[in-house]
Parts: sequence; C-alpha cells; structure tokens
Amino acid sequence: MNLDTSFPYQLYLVISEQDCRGKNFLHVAEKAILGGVDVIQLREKNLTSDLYLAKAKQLKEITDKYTIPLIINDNLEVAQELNAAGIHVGNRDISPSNIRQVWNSPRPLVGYSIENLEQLKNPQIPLSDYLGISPVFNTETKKDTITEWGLKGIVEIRQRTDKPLVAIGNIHIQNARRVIQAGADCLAVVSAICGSEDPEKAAYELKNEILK
Ligand code: TZP
Ligand code: MG
Repeated sequence: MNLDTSFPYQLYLVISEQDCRGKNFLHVAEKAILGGVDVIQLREKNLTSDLYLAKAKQLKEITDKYTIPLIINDNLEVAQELNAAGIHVGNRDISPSNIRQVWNSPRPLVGYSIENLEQLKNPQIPLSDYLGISPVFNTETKKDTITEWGLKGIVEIRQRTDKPLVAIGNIHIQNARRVIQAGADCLAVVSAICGSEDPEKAAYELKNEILK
C-alpha cells in the first residue's frame, strides 16, 4: 500500500483525440470527470509542439474548471508552457532528473513508466512521484511494450517499492478490482473510457470497482 498522500488519485484517464474514435475529446474528458476520474493525462504522439500545446490548452480549461490535475505525456516544453500539473515519461524519454533540474516551481508531478524489474533500481525512481506499471495486460492501444506485468508483476513491484503505483494496459470493469487487489493504487485507462459510448458511466463504474 502506498503511504504517500501526495498522490491521492485512484482513477486516471489517459486521453488522445484519436482514442476517442470520432467523439469530441473535450466532451469525453468532461464526462469522464463527472463520472469520477481524478486525474487526466493528455497523450498525443504525432503532433508538433504548437498543436500539442493548443490541444492541451483546450483540455486544461476543462480540467481547471473541476480542479483536476492535467499531466502531459512526454513533452516538457508543452507541460511547462501550459503550467500543467505534471509530466509523464517513459524509460526512453527525458529523465525525471532532467525534468527536476529545469522545472521545480511549482513542483510538477512526475510519472515514470516501469517496463522491467531492473528499472526499479534506477536512480530515477526516487525522483518520480508515481510509477506507471506499463502494461499490466497487453493492449491494442499501445503495442511497443516490453513486459506484460500481469497481476503477479504488480504484486512483485509492490513488494519492492512504496511509490504510488499506477497500473495501465487493458484495464476494464471486469479486471479492475483484481488489479487493485494485487497492489495498484490507481488505475489508468484509455479505451475503457475513451472508447465507451457513455464515458461518464464507464468512469463511474470503474471508480465504484476501485472503491468497493
Ligand atoms: N501505456 C502502457 S499501456 C497504454 C499506455 C499508454 C495504453 C493503455 O490503453 P488501454 O486502452 O487502457 O489498454
Ligand atoms: Mg514515452
């Protein structure tokens, strides 16, 4: 169990326009917040920084309205310019230590993805605010992944670190409870909410599974 109260979030939406499959992504985000999402990450992979920033600004109007933190995936320039709540990076991106060197006020939330057990010894770990367990289950949404952690993987990571653990990868209503029981503190989803016909209901039901 994580004892760190600086990460009080349980349901984490990772959103991109494409993953909303034709629905208005701002509308999806707002409905998801109304359903119970606690934190949102904008994860756009094929945009210039200008377009990424423009999209992030639109989303931030909504997250600010509900005082929900907005985290930017892997673009420090956009995250800082936006005055986002934080940034999420992976093993091959800019490192948490580099981020802390150039961005310390207000202190950003820094999320760091864990793709293999070796990485837990990495000095970047103490510099991050939460660890992304990536992916818990293989997913069509992101195919360039390394370790499918499974529930056993979560148990193993939980034994080795007190950092807040955010599980991601093919998490749905049917497996959400088991992922929490295995030791995750927070569930991150893309398609379970973005791909739903009713994002508010999807978020509400997931949140209920977590709180059960
Ligand atoms: N990182 C690891 S898996 C993943 C990311 C961004 C995608 C998760 O998407 P979904 O649709 O919730 O499986
Ligand atoms: Mg990345």
